[in-house]
Amino acid sequence: MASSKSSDTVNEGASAGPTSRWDELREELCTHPDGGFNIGAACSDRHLAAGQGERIAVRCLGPRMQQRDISYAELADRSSRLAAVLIGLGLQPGDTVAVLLRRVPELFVSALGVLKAGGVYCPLFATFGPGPIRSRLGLAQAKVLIVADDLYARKVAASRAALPDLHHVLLVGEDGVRTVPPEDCLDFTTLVEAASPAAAIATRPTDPALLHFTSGTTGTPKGVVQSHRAMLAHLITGRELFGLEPDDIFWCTADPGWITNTAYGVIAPLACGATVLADEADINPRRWYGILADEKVTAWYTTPTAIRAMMRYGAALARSYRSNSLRVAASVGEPLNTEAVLWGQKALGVPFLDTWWQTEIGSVAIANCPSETQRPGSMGRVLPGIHAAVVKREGSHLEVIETPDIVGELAIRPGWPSMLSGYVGNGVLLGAGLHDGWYLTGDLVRRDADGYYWFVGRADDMIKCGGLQIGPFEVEGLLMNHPALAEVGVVGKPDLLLREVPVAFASLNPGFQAGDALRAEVLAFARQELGSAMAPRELHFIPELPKTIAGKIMRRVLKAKAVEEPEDIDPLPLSSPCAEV
Ligand code: 6R9
Repeated sequence: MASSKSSDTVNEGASAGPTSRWDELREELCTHPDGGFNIGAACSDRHLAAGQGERIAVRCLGPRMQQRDISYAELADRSSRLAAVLIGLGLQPGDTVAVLLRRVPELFVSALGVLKAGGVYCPLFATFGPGPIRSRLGLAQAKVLIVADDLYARKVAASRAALPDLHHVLLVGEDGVRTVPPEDCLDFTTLVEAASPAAAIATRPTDPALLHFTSGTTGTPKGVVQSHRAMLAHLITGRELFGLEPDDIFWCTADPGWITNTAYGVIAPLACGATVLADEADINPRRWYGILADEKVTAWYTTPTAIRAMMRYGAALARSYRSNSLRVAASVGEPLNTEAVLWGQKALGVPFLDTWWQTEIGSVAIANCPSETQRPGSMGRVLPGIHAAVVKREGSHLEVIETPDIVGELAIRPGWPSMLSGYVGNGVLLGAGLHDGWYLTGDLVRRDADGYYWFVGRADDMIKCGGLQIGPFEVEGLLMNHPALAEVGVVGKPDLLLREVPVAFASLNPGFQAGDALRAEVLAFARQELGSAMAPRELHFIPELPKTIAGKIMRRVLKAKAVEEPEDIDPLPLSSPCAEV
């Protein structure tokens, strides 16, 4: 991938962060005397020089709680050996290496090793099928793939002929065993053990480093590229939001294919020298409470879906596991309703912070910071160094809205170190698509008089009902106050008269029975709370809302359901977690 044209300065662009602070951080993270700036080296080798080699860098818990630890010294050594392997295989700086692994130590070795070799780290979701994996490998023009042996056999082997750029495949036996690779693959562990460690390439801050495909909930996936300087934003948000220090144990529950894992499951905690905890299991309240307590997790980053799943199991379970170690918990990916914030705070006994950002922004940009007064239900305020605005598109130009509480689109100025360098297309970086110098997020928000941002909806999810623009999140947030509802998704259903009307889909809390009586009660509650114009006209009970792997409600699936015949979808039996508590 061609490097972005920009200069070597870390804080280039319109937004003026406190330059001296960035310069100090840049110096702290620099591992090369000649100014080379490499995420892989800064997250591992740098800590050896500081005498931290024996400290646990990563603890991975397997499905049956088997534990695999890797120290900073081992992480530095193995990632440098992998860098040597990749360079030996002909990897050129800027080439993409795709990684398709679950949460195992090799995932961390791969991320840092690829970056040390000057490559671009491109993690993929292991739960994707062969089609999405093939299309992303093709779009990224990946030269090398590091993949779990079973995933390769099931999801990649049949696509090899359609991927002419993919020169090498390195197979990982994820339970730590060596694999016997087929003829057109290599064994990761054998190669890494045989190699001598290579020094990290002296990449520049603006050299491409990370490539993530956005979740694709609204269309074709877009490949978003960040450069090595992104780690400045990861380090600063790791320290200032999560308070990360070397004796912290940080657990980020994000899937390895989601940028949230790269930023906060890998780079931020390792740049801060903390211990990363990674758990193989998907959302599992009882197991997760156990991990928070037994592993003495100090800071926890999760999603609204996870916290709402835990709410379904009740506060008593949470209290029975209450951990004294936890200092802070936070959530990202979706709107976090007020009820979930308050429940999280009470159940976990620590501040529970909402944070907002996007793949394109690369790290937390808006948050309810621990040092400020929280406003539950809001996303919080912009972090220092971020230049944000609420804007309205007026033809080809943008109008910045200064008046508080007016809904508009959230826009961010480039210049924040982890902002995208661009989108990837045919192996080269395309522009980041700015409008009047702003990056438009596609999220509708309002900012109150004190600077707190409130999420209204995705611009393309707004429900246009008569003369009204209805934000789905406002309706969902209010419906969630009804004790029967565990999760709610609201979408627009085409209507001849009004253009669209709001329709709700909901899953139920334990102890509630789907049926006409409950439906009538909830709809009446909605009309009373929201007024008849905004209240959903229909309510469908479903066991689980359709979600992306990152836990976002798939509104286009709900929209498709909304136009199906109601008998096809309603009512359905309740899902099993409801039986617990
Ligand atoms: C990190 C990540 C970005 C989109 C974003 C917005 C939604 C994320 C949110 C939130 C409301 C929050 N989103 N955090 N909505 N409140 N705290 O999620 O990146 O996968 O690219 O998604 O997710 O709609 O625009 P990504």
